[in-house]
Amino acid sequence: MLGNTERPGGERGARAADPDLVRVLDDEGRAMRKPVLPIERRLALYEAMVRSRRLDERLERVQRQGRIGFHIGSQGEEAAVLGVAEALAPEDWIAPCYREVAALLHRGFPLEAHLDNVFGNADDPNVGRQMPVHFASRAHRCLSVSAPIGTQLPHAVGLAYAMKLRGEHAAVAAFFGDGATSSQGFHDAMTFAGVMKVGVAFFCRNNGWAISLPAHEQCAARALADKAVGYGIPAVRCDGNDLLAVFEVASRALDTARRGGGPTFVELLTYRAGPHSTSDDPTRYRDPDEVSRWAARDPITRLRKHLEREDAWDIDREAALLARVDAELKEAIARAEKKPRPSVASLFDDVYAEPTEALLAQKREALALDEGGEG
Ligand SMILES: Cc1ncc(C[n+]2csc(CCOP(=O)(O)OP(=O)(O)O)c2C)c(N)n1
Ligand SMILES: [Mg+2]
Repeated sequence: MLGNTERPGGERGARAADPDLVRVLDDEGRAMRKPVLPIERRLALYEAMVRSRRLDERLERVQRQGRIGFHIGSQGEEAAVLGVAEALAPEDWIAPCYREVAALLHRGFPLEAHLDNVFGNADDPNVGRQMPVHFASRAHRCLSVSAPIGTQLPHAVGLAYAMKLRGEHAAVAAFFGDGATSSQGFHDAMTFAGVMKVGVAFFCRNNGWAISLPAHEQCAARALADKAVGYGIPAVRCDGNDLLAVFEVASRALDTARRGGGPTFVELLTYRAGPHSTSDDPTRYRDPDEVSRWAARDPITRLRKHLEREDAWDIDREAALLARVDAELKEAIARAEKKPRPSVASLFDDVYAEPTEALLAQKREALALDEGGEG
């Protein structure tokens, strides 16, 4: 049974008895109706979810060993991220929060480029100027991670509005957490999107926590989806640990956005299984029973059980997948770690189109210190 203190975050919302909740798989991985996603894609997505989990686990250890400064993962939220990623069309954009790197990798962003950012090396696409796991790729139509909470949401609606003005038929998938629904950016973006009917699908990963603040202490609404009503935006609540349900709900929301039907708010009920980031210790504020209840609803285990029921997966395939993924990650991490750091001179690039005298003087000073071994 669930404690009555667990309102209205992920805990209450993801109960099977909740009539509002879109689900395809039950907790044991039984399909309650025929899934839309074909079996080969279910298998590919299962592999992507496992890869994402193993990457997070490995990078958390690498951070603890002092080899990187910071890591932020998406353990427990893989279905919420990858179910949406699978529903995206190539021309759609992603306006990410910070837990959606698996969506970018799913689009073909190289793992190596991601790890170059994580290590902040000379090949880092962000030239060492962002924190680790602050990814971006114009080529893959993914905006830069915008660390101040909720600030990606006005960017997302601005982008969608620009596409509307240009007559382009693509959607923007905006990701954010439960905590972000209390931000100014959320209010601005939802107001604008509702009035201007722009093609954004708002994917709220309600993982129950905003660092140490539980969702029910942040918001007194029955469900975060109820917030959308006030903005005139249709809302759907979906079991965010059910990959097949997330895919179906996301496909509809993105399709509506692409066809000029305006925004949808999707509340994905899930759980942040790990720490907020490597700078956090959730054992100081979280009930271990809550963590174990959610472990029993893990999105990866659920999909694996489903695939086993379909005779599409077994213990040998699992072992082969883990061996393949672990070898890939180990090798890619070793490569990124060996690369040189960005040069000191690169610190002064991209500050002004024409560098000022003062900046050039600082650059000379920094280079002299660097040569002297003090840089
Ligand atoms: C404006 C602002 N305030 C505070 C922070 C510090 N901060 C980083 S993440 C976070 C919690 C966000 O929670 P939520 O939106 O639920 O996303 P989650 O981390 O759970 O995915 C906070 C308060 C910040 N980055 N920006
Ligand atoms: Mg949260």
